[in-house]
Amino acid sequence: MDTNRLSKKIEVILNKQVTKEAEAAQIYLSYGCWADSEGYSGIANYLFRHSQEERNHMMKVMQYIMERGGKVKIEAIKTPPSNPKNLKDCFERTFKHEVDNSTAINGIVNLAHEEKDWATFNFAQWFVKEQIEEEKLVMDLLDKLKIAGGPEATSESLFNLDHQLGKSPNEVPLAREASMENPV
Ligand code: OFO
Repeated sequence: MDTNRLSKKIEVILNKQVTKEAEAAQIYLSYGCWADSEGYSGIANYLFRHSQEERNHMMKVMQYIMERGGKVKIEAIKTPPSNPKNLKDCFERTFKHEVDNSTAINGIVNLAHEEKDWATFNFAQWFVKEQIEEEKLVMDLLDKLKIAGGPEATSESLFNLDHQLGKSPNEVPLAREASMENPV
């Protein structure tokens, strides 16, 4: 008896996402190593923690495929891109990467909607929300860098930024949690 509750197309797109999350983890890992080699140990810490989050995302998609009776295919992952030129380049590339991932998640949502696969549609909503957070996290990094002085940032402001990011949480409050008492 076939107990696979996923269509072929859905199984393929979800497996692609497993690989994508693993690649994202490697990208954050490589940028973290680059940051550390530049002396930004706080930013490295931040990026390493994020790499782990991406591995958790990979695990979530894997578990979902298995839970629905599908087959997980672990594929080879690409070598991460070359090292960033500077912090701005690092954060901008990270932002582009997250936007690209949001597009991939939207692809899953669109396909699930098209196929009326409401279980996958529902599962993918967690990732839709997560991508709002992930994009916001990186937007915040870009803002913080700008406030630190952008290209003219002094060593002192970069030192403070590095220190702050080393301790900053992995999550950000979202607009949906905002109230007049607690604006985000
Ligand atoms: Fe950076 O996000 Fe995974 O999905």
